[in-house]
Amino acid sequence: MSYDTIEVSTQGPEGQQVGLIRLNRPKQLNALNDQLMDELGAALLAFDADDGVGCIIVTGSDKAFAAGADINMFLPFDFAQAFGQGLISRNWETILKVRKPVIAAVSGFALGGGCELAMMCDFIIAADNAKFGQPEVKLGIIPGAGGTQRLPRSVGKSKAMDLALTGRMMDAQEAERCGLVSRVVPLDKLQDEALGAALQIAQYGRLAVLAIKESVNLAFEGPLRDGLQYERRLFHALFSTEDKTEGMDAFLNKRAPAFKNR
Ligand code: DAK
Repeated sequence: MSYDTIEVSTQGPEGQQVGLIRLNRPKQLNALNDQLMDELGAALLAFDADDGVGCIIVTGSDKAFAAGADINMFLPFDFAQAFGQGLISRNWETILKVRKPVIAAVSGFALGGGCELAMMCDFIIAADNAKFGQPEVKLGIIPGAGGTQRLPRSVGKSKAMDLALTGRMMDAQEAERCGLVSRVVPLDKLQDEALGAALQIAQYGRLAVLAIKESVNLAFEGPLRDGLQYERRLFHALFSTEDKTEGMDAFLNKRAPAFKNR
């Protein structure tokens, strides 16, 4: 399939590949419009369905991961149209259906919907020039793709209120201090760092990787008691897999494991 607003490629050894998706509307700083969200969703679902791919990276350009939803798209809508038509709800959250890990490799601006898209990924690796923010208040609106919910869960209430109410940008170091991003690296090392992490994940047994993602997401989205119970069930369930026996036997016999994803 060919795309106009994203670039798609794969890297790594057969069977343990990484799917790479680069947002590509450079003139608009990768502002997210309907076409881009459709193409991103299609590429994500294709990688998720590809048995040879074990992890996915979403990235942008040096200057912008994404400077938000394309503001031109919002201009014609009034409340009745936005609510009645479910303004861009259709294609915005496809990423949440993806079962394989998705890493956001962020350089430059990650603002508004761009910051929300990065937060919908499983973790964020940032370049030292990254800038995060929810500037919607400056447009007379609020974060509408999960920002008021995911940001406080990620960085705490005080920081989330500060960012969403002032609309200011937060640099990569501040984002790392408050837990929004997992690592900060120099800009010229970002792609290698993200690819290294993704290749590492892609080499592990697929079942354990999917189970970890599902279980951590429950910690993030549901009550603690349900999350703990779910984790225990998945933990026990993985003892019925060949990968568990292989992984443990390989460790005890000081050899590399050969996972079969079953
Ligand atoms: N939309 C459209 N065009 C944008 C854009 C955006 N978000 N951001 C930048 N551009 C365009 C600029 O208009 C400019 O176009 P030309 O004038 O060259 O034609 C070009 O990109 C370069 O931008 P600048 O000249 O402004 O570049 P600077 O380096 O001076 O400034 C900036 C960069 C990122 C600080 C600035 O462009 C900026 O403040 N941009 C707007 C950021 C913003 O407000 N983002 C939030 C948008 S609202 C939802 C899903 C999503 C959302 C809501 C609901 N649902 C599922 C319901 C999301 C909402 C948003 O993201």
